[in-house]
Amino acid sequence: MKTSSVFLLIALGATLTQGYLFKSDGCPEPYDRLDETRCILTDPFVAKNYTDAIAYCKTHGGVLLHFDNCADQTLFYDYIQTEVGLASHHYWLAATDEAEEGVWLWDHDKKPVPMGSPFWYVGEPNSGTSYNCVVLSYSYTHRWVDVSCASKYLTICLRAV
Ligand SMILES: [Ca+2]
Repeated sequence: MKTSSVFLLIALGATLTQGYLFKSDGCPEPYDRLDETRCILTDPFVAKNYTDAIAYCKTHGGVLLHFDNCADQTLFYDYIQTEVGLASHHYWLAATDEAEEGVWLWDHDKKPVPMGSPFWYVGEPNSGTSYNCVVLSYSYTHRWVDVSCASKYLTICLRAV
């Protein structure tokens, strides 16, 4: 980046920190502010398999979508419904039962994933060893369903402010 470009960006209210360009909302490009503690990045154009979705978020200094409380289930449902062009898609969660069938763990900290309502759709997960990844499924009001990790869906990344 040319020096003149840096000055221009600072003038626009952005700052460079550790290689990331932080905007005035406290989130680095290309993230947007989600709430008090988190920034959010959605790629609404390129569907990726699970491995590539994990890598995409890591590349951008974040973690693939993950949450474990009802407030966040509502928050992300509302986000997907209200942001232009997002409602009719499935979104990866950073969870898998690849290591041990039926034991769902978050990818980033290996802690247990919440099971049952209101997270998972009724009867999910239900596909055994053939499906070891999870999406927020638009077919089921963005409740969670197990899917093949090789399928391609959209990616939401989170990053702490
Ligand atoms: Ca499974």
